[in-house]
Amino acid sequence: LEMRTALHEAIEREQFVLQYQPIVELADQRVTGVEALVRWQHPSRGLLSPFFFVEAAEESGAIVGIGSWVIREALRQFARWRVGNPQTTLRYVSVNVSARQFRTVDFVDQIRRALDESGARPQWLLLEITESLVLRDAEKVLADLKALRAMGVRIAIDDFGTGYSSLSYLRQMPVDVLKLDKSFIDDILTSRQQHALVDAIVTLSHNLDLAVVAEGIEEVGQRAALDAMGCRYGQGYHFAKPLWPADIPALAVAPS
Ligand code: G
Ligand code: G
Ligand code: MN
Ligand code: NA
Repeated sequence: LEMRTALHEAIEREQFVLQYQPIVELADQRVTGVEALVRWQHPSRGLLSPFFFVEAAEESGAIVGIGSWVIREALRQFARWRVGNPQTTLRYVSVNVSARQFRTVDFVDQIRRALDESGARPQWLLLEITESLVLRDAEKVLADLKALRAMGVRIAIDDFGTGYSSLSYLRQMPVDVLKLDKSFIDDILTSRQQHALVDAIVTLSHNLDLAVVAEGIEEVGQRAALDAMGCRYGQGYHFAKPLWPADIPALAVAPS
């Protein structure tokens, strides 16, 4: 209960901030997108990772308010990076949406309003949802995903591979991007089987018209192996950690 009060106070006092982690083209390391990652600038405990509060926020419902702020702030920021800046390589901002937030009755309207207020184009927004959301409560979720996509917003499955959905099932869903979980990437250089598995997922995804982002790339060898498999996009400490907004524009320029 204390945590719940603290989270609501944190919203009112505007203590949440966003960092952004670059998503790159593996072939030339051009920054093509950014993932918004929320942090709590706690008055006494310092900068807190979502690991410390997202679960409590889900349980208390505070995630709805926090998530709504995250979407509005990410779009506001992204529009500033894009508008009047034709040379930027940034094409989209990716935003994590929790299951509880996605299930709020007016979620699609919330997105529509946030787009209107920010002046951001729907194509600039990629929403990251989890496999479990897609598997449960399928009808309402399916209708909302279709409505969002009809607006031009794209949908990604985050942490793909950690849940129970199959690619053939996902293909029936209105989804554009798979974010392949770090646990799949970790062993591609040391395990022939793991390498083969990721290679097969990438090929099958492309045949199903799904783009793939490999998450958690930490080594140059992993980047090279994924690039050789035909995986087009990656994210991870090898390229960049989550960064403050001021550091993004200078990174998002075409390599000369
Ligand atoms: O930010 P970090 O890199 O520490 O992320 C930790 C976890 O918190 C990840 O699982 C990430 O998806 C989640 N997360 C980060 N930002 C948000 C957010 O704005 N909303 C939700 N629901 N989860 C987030
Ligand atoms: O669940 P999601 O994929 O949204 O989680 C993003 C989280 O992964 C953030 O906490 C981010 O800081 C973390 N992350 C991003 N790249 C790497 C990486 O290369 N290694 C590790 N260990 N974590 C990473
Ligand atoms: Mn994510
Ligand atoms: Na992930």
